[in-house]
Amino acid sequence: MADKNIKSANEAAEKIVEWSVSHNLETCFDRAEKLKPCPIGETGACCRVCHMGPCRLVGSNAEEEARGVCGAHLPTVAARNLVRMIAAGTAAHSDHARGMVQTLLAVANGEAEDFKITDVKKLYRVAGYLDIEFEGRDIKDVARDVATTFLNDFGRQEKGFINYLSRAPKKTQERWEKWGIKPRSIDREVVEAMHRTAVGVDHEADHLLTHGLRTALADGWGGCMISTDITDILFGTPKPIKAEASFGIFKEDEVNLIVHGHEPLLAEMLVAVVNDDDIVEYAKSKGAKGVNIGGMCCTANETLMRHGIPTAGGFTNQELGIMTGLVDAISVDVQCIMPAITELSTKFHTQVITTSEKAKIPGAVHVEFDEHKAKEIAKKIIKMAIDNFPNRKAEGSHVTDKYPLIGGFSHEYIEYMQGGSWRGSFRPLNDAIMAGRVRGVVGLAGCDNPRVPSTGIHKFLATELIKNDVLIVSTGCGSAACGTAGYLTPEMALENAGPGLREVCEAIGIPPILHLGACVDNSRILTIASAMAAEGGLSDEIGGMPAVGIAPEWMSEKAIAIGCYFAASGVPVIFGGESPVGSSKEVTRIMTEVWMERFMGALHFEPDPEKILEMALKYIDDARDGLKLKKYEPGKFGAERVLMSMADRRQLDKHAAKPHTGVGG
Ligand code: SF4
Ligand code: MSK
Repeated sequence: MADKNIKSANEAAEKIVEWSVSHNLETCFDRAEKLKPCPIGETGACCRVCHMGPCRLVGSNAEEEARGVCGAHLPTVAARNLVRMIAAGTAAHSDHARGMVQTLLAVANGEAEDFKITDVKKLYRVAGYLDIEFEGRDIKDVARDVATTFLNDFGRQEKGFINYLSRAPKKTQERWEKWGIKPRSIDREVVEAMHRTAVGVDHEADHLLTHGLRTALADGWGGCMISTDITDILFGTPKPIKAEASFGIFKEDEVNLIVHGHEPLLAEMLVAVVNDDDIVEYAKSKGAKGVNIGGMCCTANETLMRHGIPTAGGFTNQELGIMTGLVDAISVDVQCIMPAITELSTKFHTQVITTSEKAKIPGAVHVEFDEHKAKEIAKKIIKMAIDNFPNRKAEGSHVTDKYPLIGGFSHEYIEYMQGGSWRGSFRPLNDAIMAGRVRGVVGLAGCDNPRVPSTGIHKFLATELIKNDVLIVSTGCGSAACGTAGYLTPEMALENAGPGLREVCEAIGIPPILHLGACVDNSRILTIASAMAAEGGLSDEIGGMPAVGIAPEWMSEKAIAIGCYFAASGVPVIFGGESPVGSSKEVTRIMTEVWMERFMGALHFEPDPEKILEMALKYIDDARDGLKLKKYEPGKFGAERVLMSMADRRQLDKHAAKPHTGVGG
């Protein structure tokens, strides 16, 4: 594990942190040290939902004896706090998704002329999921029907449930039905979560948490999945693509513009116009060779997955990026943007530009994005960055480290990799798991966090898991942590993966850590798990698979929503750090034992990285036992079908009669 005395486990980041200390510049790492978490709030024992409080439910026997002024006891307070986190996380992902749906509708209605439907095959696949006729119809009509169907998933008032629940395995759906957690519509579950947790409404911990899971499912199988699919329709379904990561992506002789946040709409347009003649000429007129776009956090993941735009890293790298002195402008949209960047940018020349109607930061210039004038606004922002290039000063921590990476692993491509256009399936992966070549699968996701040696737990777990023949699918800042450490290349498999995983990776031609995209693309993991269940040979539902979710450095409420939708879908999930409900034994018991019994998933919090690893491997091995699979032994495999190599696949593709649309898959 990383040395506890360092701030970041990423060498390049740590160099900049050291530079910041020597130059008296403050970062989140300094503030995290100065500002220790309040132990009462940290463990969920503080209630502030009414003004008779805030009430702190503490004491040696708080679970039984402590009461708020209204008489609320600790499990109620802790459960309410968790449900409010789920609601906030769901709202964030889903509001992002709503923007994507509205843009698709605007494109279908001819009102957003700068955007188009890039992936018609994906549009048809989605139409198939929604039972919308597409054969022989105008593409825009199909897109309009898709968009209006999804809009109903946000605000449905009449009977019915979120459409995409039907993509889950039957048995998983039956569990949701049995326990009453099928979400009706996204906005409704979020509103009801806020209602139930208001003063004097729902007071039973289990009842509260059950609605928390319903809200979380509205996030996973609603907001996140809708966002992923519409982004693919508008901008293309990702396929493997080369990119680079870390601070060395900034160029001395070009204008550097960072795109930061989560929503891909503006970022896509910036990428589309950045090499237009007028932009290049304008950059040259200011003494730069051109304009270099780099990413940060999940806007980075979106543009990396589809265009190979390099990433400067995840959440804790945002202030450090500015400190390179090479960033001429940083265009931010929503979520995970530290307000500290505007104050810091005054010490450099960086221009911070806010672009969402929902988000302003004191000290930033606001240029509001509007999808109806996307190109015009994108050019305006790029020109602001160019205008700032001559103001670049000499000072800055000019770290040049960077690593190659491969991203772009959509679930469609993972399926394609295992058999080509004609025979794409999850059979080879299921077979490899059954034979013990691949011990199991871990989703390594979530934020990086300045309260631990940042990115260090991601790196530790990534290294140990692949050594133990566990295939990793990663998203969000988990991917950024791996990418900036040089862990996202196929060569990595040869050097560090266990013998079984290595063989599988070599045969299929994949890295042992698959970068699946942004935070909303955790929905791709739900789709993969459903496809593996449908393929047969493992579990016939998501629960019971040798699969675990881990968010070792989480900080955002969005991560809690994600953890809960995985738990409700049947995946045991382990989060790092202190439990935000650790004060209540009852709430902890419900999230682990009761959820495991009902849904075959759970949400644990475990601060010790070694124990996270141990728990994850135990869950995987127990699931293997439960499925009566061959006991995992490193280097000893059971019989399985021969994996299809890249060469075999190309051969097959040549003979493929027609493209695979995967509709209804
Ligand atoms: Fe205190 Fe009850 Fe008000 Fe919460 S709802 S702040 S426990 S009085
Ligand atoms: S950006 S939610 S810090 S993963 Fe999606 Fe990263 Fe966490 Fe934000």
